[in-house]
Amino acid sequence: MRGLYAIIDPEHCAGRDPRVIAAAVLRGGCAVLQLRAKTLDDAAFVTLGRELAQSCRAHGVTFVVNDRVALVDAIGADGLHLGQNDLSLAGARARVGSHVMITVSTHSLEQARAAERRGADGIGFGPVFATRTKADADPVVGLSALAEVCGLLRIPVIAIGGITLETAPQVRLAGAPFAAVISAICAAADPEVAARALHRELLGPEPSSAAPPEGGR
Ligand code: TZP
Ligand code: MG
Repeated sequence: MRGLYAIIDPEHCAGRDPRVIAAAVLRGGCAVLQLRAKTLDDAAFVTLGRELAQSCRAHGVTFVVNDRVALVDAIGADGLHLGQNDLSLAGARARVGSHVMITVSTHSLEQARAAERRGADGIGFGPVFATRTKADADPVVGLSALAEVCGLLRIPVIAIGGITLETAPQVRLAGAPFAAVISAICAAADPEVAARALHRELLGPEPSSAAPPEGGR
């Protein structure tokens, strides 16, 4: 699996309903959809999470919950994403069981290696570029660090931070199977068009049908 990892954050949807944005993104195309909502209370998070989980299931898209370990079961999420300051991986694994994919945010090669060693199913790595979406974002890691991490880890790397349609090709060429975006879809004038373009770009070029046949000259 590879492509667009769309993060739906109600705080960055330009006042629009996050359900409407998520539906548009699912029509456009993505591999994974995450709900990140720092300020929603648990009850509202569960209600929204269940709706998004159901929509994702209908589209064959993996649904991930950010931070809220205790709500994963109630929502029926496929995955949980943890920050460096959230519950430990072992603690989260004990809560959600082995069927839930757990990914961890990392901001250096050391953190990335540690997450893999501790049994993460994947890592977020960034910010790859400067971003204004996360107020307390770590320093920019850059494309060469991204390429290094992608080359060294065996688990999937989700590049994050300031990724747009313009920078997505560089992220793909650095070897990242996934690119996570918030503003490039949530704040887009047309999130469906934005998701379609980003997902296509991240999937990479179609194999050429003009290739010569086997044994041909
Ligand atoms: N973690 C590192 S950068 C970031 C997060 C959650 C924000 C990404 O948002 P955007 O708008 O895609 O730069
Ligand atoms: Mg977190």
